[in-house]
Amino acid sequence: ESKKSTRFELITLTSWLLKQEQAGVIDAELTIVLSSISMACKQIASLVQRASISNLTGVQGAVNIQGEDQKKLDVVSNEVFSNCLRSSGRTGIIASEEEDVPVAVEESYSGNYIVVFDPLDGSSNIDAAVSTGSIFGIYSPNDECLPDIDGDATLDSAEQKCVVSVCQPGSNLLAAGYCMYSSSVIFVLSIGNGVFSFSLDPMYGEFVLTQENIQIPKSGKIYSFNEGNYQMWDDKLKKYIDDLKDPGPSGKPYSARYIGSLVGDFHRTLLYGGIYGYPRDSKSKNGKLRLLYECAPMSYLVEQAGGKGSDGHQRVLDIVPVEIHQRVPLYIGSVEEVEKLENKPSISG
Ligand code: AHM
Ligand code: MG
Repeated sequence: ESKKSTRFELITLTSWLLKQEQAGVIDAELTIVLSSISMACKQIASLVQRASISNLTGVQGAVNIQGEDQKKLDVVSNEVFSNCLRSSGRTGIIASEEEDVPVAVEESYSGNYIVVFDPLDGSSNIDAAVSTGSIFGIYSPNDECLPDIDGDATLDSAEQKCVVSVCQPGSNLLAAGYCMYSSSVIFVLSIGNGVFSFSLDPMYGEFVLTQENIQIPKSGKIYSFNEGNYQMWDDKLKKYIDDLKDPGPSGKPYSARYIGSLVGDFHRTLLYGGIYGYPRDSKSKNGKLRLLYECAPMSYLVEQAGGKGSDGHQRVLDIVPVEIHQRVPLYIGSVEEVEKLENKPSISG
């Protein structure tokens, strides 16, 4: 009997957030920002699911600031995310991977929080209906001027002010999370007291709490790197990867898993353990992933789960961005696996 009744005790994301607010973990404003993000994610989930039906596959025709082709869904998802945040009335500045510069929300609607996001990450997977995700991080306003940024003559003063506010190290994050659009839609969130996971219940259209206080395994024999880039890596990194494939006395080499969607690859790493890496290589000296929208939020989450996020030398959360679309190498996952990589002498990241 008692078992049966607990099956119907659903904790939705909304009620969970209200509980956190009552307990004083977050304030009412942040609760509203987080609910508006979850609303954006529900909309994007439905767009992703119906992409091939509603003719939303393929490229838009534009190229973003980073020289990448924008997919139709990249553009639509960016609008959905921005609009949800604007209408929350609690966001002051929004910075998106898909926009050239961060923008201040019109004053009559604005609040204080700064939200950085990648509205649809891993979008090369969309047309094949493979996992994608949205990633976000939330900061408080910050007026300390960074000299390097202050000197950017191409920006007007309002834009400069936004860039300065946004360029904060991940250690300042108040909250971060992602939503994965996969065989189910999973919303993973930390507000600084552990990592919680919610699944979108298609019956109710609500995110429902499914995992509390997720802890990443201390080690794990899965590696997740785009090994197609192997020839462009430095020798130390090649050696590290070669060693993972060497079965040794245990007789079992590491397994390779790579989706090419950070959210999906990270989510698996969080649950099963192991290491995800996007190294620098001879063509991309800082790797591919963006510090603000990808590396910092994921590093915040992994640390909240007892894992580690590193650029090969230092903690990702300690890196102070000097530009908005800055890239950094990323090694993230189980503590023991990331440390093993860091301890390889003179791996250059
Ligand atoms: P995107 O923001 O253009 O979608 O690129 C980010 C994605 C990550 O999700 C993923 O980890 C990485 O790019 C994969 O890159 P690659 O195709 O070089 O392996
Ligand atoms: Mg992206």
